[in-house]
Amino acid sequence: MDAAALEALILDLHAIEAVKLGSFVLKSGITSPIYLDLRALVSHPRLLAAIAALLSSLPATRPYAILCGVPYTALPIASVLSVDRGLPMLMRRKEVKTHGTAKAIEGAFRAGDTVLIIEDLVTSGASVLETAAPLRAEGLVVADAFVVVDREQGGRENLAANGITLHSLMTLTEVLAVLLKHGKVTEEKAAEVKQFLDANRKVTVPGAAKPKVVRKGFPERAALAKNPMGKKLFEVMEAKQSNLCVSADVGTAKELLELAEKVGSEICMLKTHVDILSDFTPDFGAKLRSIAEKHNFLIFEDRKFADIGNTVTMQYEGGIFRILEWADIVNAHVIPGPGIVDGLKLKGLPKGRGLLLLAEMSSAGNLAQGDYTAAAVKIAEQHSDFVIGFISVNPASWSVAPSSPAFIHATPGVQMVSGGDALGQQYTTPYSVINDRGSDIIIVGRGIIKASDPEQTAREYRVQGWQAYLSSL
Ligand code: 5BU
Repeated sequence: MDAAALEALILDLHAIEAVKLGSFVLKSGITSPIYLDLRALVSHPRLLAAIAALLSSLPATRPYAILCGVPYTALPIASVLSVDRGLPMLMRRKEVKTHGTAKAIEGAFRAGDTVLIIEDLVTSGASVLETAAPLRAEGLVVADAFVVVDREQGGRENLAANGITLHSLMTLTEVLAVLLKHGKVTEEKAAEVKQFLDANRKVTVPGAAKPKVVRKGFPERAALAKNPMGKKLFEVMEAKQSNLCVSADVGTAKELLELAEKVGSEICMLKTHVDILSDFTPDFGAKLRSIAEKHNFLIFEDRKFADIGNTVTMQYEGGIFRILEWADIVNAHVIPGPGIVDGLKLKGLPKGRGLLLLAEMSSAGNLAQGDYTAAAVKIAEQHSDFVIGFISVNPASWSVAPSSPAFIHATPGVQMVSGGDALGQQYTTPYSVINDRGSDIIIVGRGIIKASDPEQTAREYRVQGWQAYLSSL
């Protein structure tokens, strides 16, 4: 970094009043004696050009093909950089339209492309994460963020925890040092800002600060499990150090089996939707089972049974798919009442299978909450020989917790950063799912399938999930 150019830039920013001293409430809620407002840059093309040139010289951890500015202040900065470097941009909509194309991301891209995020200022890192989420949901890779000023208040760490390396042109400390050197700020004010910085080294991402859930380890819970499949699941998790379940939401059996081979060593469970496979043949189950045995993972058919007991026995055992033959675990809604569990148990228990009950769902506006969730817990307790646990979203928040730690919680809607898709899916990070929400298994689909290297991506999720589990003990 060219120190003279940086010093000149800081003085220029001060001259256009982009650096203000006083008392300001930040987005994170804290009151700060210093405020940087880089919105004024739009009126200063020479400064914009200087910033873009300096940003251009920052190193990234991996090559990037596309830029995306965090709306709105960083958009002109990203635009200038885009034109200078001849790199295309994407734009994230702050408000996703409910009519028309309803796209969260505007611009051309392919899943697997690497996007560099451009931001004017980072405090907690929340704004960068808000932009990374819809990009990642589209299968884009986000590994780095370039920022003009790092306020040094935890943003770097929060972003690192979400797989993003922060590169800054300057820190607030450096801004202050230059202003002091040139007599633009008094010694007293500089001391006040420094004191403020020292007292606020860690600003958490809003909404992420929840009480930690303390739990028993998986081996202990395996010993408490009444159902053999529940016990086996805990054992597989411990043996493979994996609490990762991959959702194999692909359109053909061929792709599913290939994916199972690729991610098999990283997962404790593979989740299927057999009714979306266009080339299903009766030998599908046997083929998948042999891959599962080779890599030691369980097969979870996400069938979401929802009928009366008698009907589900037939749906479980019969039809084209013969789910009972090959799925170790299935799941069911509790909307029909306990009879659905009786029906599935009739077929599943003699074969040593297990059942997850849908206590919550990950989609926006779903009705599985409150009393409904509590009813699912009650039914599970009455059938603890067959029910191994729940599809859960935030078990730490349940008013009625299951009495036995043998019940496992598996959570869908997981990606490296929180966010959502255009159809109501809501994503939470692995760390938050395990630590803040008290779940046990992260279920990851598009995050892995759309990645250019599913095997490596699955490994990254496995490591994140397992570290989150270890830190929750
Ligand atoms: P995604 O790619 O992580 O968005 O896929 C989510 C998968 O989990 C998909 O197969 C859903 O059917 C499944 N899912 C879910 O998203 N939310 C739920 O509450 C339940 C299942 Br139950």
